[in-house]
Amino acid sequence: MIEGFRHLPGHLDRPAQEALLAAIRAVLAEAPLFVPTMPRSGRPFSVQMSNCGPLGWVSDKARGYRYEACHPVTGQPWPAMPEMVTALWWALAGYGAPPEACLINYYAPGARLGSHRDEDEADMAAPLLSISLGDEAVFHIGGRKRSDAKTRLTLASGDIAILAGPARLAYHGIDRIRPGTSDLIAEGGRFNLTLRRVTQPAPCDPQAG
Ligand code: MD6
Ligand code: FE
Repeated sequence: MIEGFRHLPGHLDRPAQEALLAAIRAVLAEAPLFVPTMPRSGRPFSVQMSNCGPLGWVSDKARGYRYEACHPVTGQPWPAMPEMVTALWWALAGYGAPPEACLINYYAPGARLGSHRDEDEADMAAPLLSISLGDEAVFHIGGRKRSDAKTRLTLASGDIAILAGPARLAYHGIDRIRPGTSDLIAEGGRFNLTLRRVTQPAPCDPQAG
């Protein structure tokens, strides 16, 4: 397993999972799930997405992967990141600047996410922190090269995964979800939140303050 990957099984207990799900539903009422498309091919993702925080990750055929301040369908700014989400970042990320984007992925049964590296961020020193809710997912993580050996593990409801250090640029993805393995989400399926720092924090100014 690549150095810098941390899996915290069951980090959120059931009441915390319920509170976080309610916060996500409130975000989605303002910023509904949309279906991103692949750069160039225009093929739709099987995962549906939304975001909260100052920036959101989007993708479409014409302009590819990028961060935007507004929702691609409503044109409105992304809703604020729930307090609970930011608190997890401060408790676990070990990084001195706040997260700027929280990508919300929703997997209905049959959805998957191909092997990828998260590399659209200018700040590669900050870790990526993910939180899973609902049905179990089969997650894989390899190394910096697509051909590197992969490890598979289950991400269950309440689990947190952190990609830091050498693992920050490791290939990873979701092979499939296991429908019916959680009763947290009434309609079934799985939410995954990934918290990201996008821009490089300004260096502190010794003349300031
Ligand atoms: C998912 N996760 O769990 C997909 N990315 O649905 C990711 O792509 C991911 O778990 C960066 C850091 C942690 C992750
Ligand atoms: Fe990722």
